[in-house]
Amino acid sequence: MALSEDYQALSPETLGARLGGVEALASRIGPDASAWSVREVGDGNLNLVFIVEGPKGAAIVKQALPYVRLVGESWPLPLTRAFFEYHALTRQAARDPGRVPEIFHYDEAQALIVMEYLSPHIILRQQMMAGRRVAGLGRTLGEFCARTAFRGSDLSMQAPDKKADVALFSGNVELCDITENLVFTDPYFDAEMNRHTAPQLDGVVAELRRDEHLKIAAQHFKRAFTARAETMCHGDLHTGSIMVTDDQARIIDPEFAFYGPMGFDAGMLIGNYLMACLAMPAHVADDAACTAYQDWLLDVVGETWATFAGEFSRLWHTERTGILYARTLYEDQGDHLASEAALREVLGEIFRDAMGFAGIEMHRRILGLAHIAEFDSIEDPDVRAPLEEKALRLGRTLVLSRAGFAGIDQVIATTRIAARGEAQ
Ligand code: SR1
Ligand code: MG
Repeated sequence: MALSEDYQALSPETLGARLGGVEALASRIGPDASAWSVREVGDGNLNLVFIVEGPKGAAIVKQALPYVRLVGESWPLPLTRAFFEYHALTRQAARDPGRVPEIFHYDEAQALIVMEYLSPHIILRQQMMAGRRVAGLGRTLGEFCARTAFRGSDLSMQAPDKKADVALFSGNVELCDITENLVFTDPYFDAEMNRHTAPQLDGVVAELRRDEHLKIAAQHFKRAFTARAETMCHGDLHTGSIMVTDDQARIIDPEFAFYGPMGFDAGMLIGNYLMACLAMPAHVADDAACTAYQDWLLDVVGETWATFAGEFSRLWHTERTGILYARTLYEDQGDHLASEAALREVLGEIFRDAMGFAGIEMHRRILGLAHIAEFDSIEDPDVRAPLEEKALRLGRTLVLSRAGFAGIDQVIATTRIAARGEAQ
């Protein structure tokens, strides 16, 4: 998309004058824009994010930049990602009410969304690095992943609506291109933008890049990403896309939304939980406290998947109104056992996919362009590298042994062994 002639990036200095007339904002912050205080707080890879506060309240203004913030103007990126984020948020709000920020205003030409300021929430990744728990985290995220996966799919939607939505989100080309390259391809060869802890990891990196089974599996999952438009995925559900208090979690930032495999979001998320778990010795000094926190993280992994499976099953029994696995073939024939068998088969496939996506996410966060703070903040490379190596090896096991795991408990047990430094 060509840059709209009207588009101008906001700054803390210009925001009040530019948006003072937006009723949806003024009614929440206060009518006198000169009394607003504006801070730019974006710490993600792509956008501007402002907290706007005034006498009546606060709001977030998120604006896309015409380039990748992490890299700079040499990497242009379309403003349309704000359009896809806006549409994804509206669908997620309908599919799992209360879990995404409320939208107050959307301006397509300025590529900006005015939305609810989540306070006192902080980014889940920061919460985890501080060794703090979030009550009910696995339940909230498991429900979110199951509800958005099920209700955005042909298991639930009417076919014309689903096809129209697939067509709409198929325009999110450049953001999908980022995932296609940075997640599924670049980590598996010495791509230009890659970086890893060197020389400490050079050996294991070479080993992974020589592994033909791993490369075939990564392309298997890239094919699933590009070809299997099963449901609207968040598209970037890592622990930086979740804001939390000690007992609440909300999901933000779905600008990478696309129609893809039902296990994609749960898999990315689980990959991020597992990396947090393996990185934890660098963040929690006391051994016993560290082990206890790792156990909590692994409980979250288990709770996320168990909730996903439970909620997906509940929706299967109560909301199967789409064209797939129609009740006319099963329950209406009195064939409840076959419906249960079909559900088990679908859930089994989602689980295997999720484990594959988890492993690939773990690889790309250590070998690719976009790393995670859990590892990157470890200053001493001799401390960082062994933890990263555990994640790389666990990621490989998840990808290649996905069909061999009896269930999430075995994944958890395997991670616990890796965290203790025993061979897998
Ligand atoms: C160039 S963008 C790099 C990464 O940042 C986003 O948060 C996505 O995870 C993307 O892969
Ligand atoms: Mg993001």
